[in-house]
Amino acid sequence: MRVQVGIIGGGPAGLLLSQILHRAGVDNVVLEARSRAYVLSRIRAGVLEWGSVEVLRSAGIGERMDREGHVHDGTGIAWSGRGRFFIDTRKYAGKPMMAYGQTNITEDLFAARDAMGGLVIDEAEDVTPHELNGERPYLSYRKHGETQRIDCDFIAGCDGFHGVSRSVIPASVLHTVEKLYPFGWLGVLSETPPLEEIVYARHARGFALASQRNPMLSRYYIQCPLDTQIEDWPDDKFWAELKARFPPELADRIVTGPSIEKSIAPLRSFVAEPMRYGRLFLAGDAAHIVPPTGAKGLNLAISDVFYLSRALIAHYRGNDGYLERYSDMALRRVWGAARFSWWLTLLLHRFPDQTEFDERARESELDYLARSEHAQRSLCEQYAGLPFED
Ligand code: FAS
Ligand code: PHB
Repeated sequence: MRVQVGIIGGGPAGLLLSQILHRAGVDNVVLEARSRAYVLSRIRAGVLEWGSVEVLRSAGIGERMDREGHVHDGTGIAWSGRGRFFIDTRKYAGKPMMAYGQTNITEDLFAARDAMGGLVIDEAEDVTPHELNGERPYLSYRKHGETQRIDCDFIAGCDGFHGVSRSVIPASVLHTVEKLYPFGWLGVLSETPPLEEIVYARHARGFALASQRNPMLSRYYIQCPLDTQIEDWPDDKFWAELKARFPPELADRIVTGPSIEKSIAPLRSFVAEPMRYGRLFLAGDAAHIVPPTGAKGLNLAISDVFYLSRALIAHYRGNDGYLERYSDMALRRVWGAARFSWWLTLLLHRFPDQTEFDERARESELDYLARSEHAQRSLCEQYAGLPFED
């Protein structure tokens, strides 16, 4: 087989890249290691920047999102002993946010790929990129015991944090920067009506988050120690701890019910540079991970794909400028989101080794945020997502 672009990974980054390239007449194939059912079983992100909404709409997969998604003006921050503070992105950044689950986006992308006859090969084993520094790179993989080869002009590494793409870049070329946090998030999905707005809670017992997927599907998280075991958290214990971290007027409005999904995600900040090696381009979690505090992970995957698809389409129209600039341009946005997510994680979480000074300084910063329109404007423009570079 020969295609112009071979894509490793059928998560949101790989599927969205495939969809945008196909609509622009750039033929491609997606090689996904897992089954479609497995990919769709993952419960992950839930909040989209308006720039991401516009990318999805222009890719032709906005119809269900616009019908079922929840447009909202920002996110609340509740912290013990004080009133609620609102990250009002519509007022201070001129843009709303969209609550629409990553699972739905992936379903919509699979449906769009099927409708266009896009080629997504799932359960592809041992996907391996070859000849990345030559003129004729190719992918090999195994399916049903047969080894296959796909010749391509370019390869997109959209295979997530544990994928193969990053590992084929020589250590002499690849530079990684990582920060691990001493806690994770224990997340629950329940078929219950969510709070009206998405609220982060900062509390002496730890961080908590109340979010949503639709009017009868709620998503909640509590900060938990890294060695937390799911089996130690039956539903009633989770609900009691979640409510204990919200101010009473909000806690009393949380509708509890049986969890239909429960999982623990560790928090890390990770950036791999450069995001290009010869004919290989990294996009999404293959190149970076941010703590979910700022709701940036999925949005960064979408912005990488916006930049990479624009660059590849321009190449086939005779202009290589964007390809040459892809890595630097994507990394400027990645580092902006990584810094913002790190800052908000420090502000809202309790650290095991924090001192009284740390605590008082954070309380003072939250008070400053609540008082200063300038501080709120800065927070909102970052939370809403900065404009894409031309
Ligand atoms: P993905 O990891 O989603 O997709 C990569 C795909 O590549 C997978 O389907 C995988 O099976 C496949 N793959 C891997 N290795 C392969 C190989 N060798 N060959 C072929 N295919 C291969 N972000 C937020 O904004 N908010 C959140 O609340 C949030 N919660 C998260 C919770 C968890 C547990 C995790 C892990 C991430 C969370 N994220 C969140 C971040 C998440 O949404 C990612 O940013 C998003 O999935 C990135 O999409 P992709 O880059 O496509 O990577
Ligand atoms: C979610 O709805 O899963 C969500 C919302 C906001 C975040 C992280 C996750 O910052």
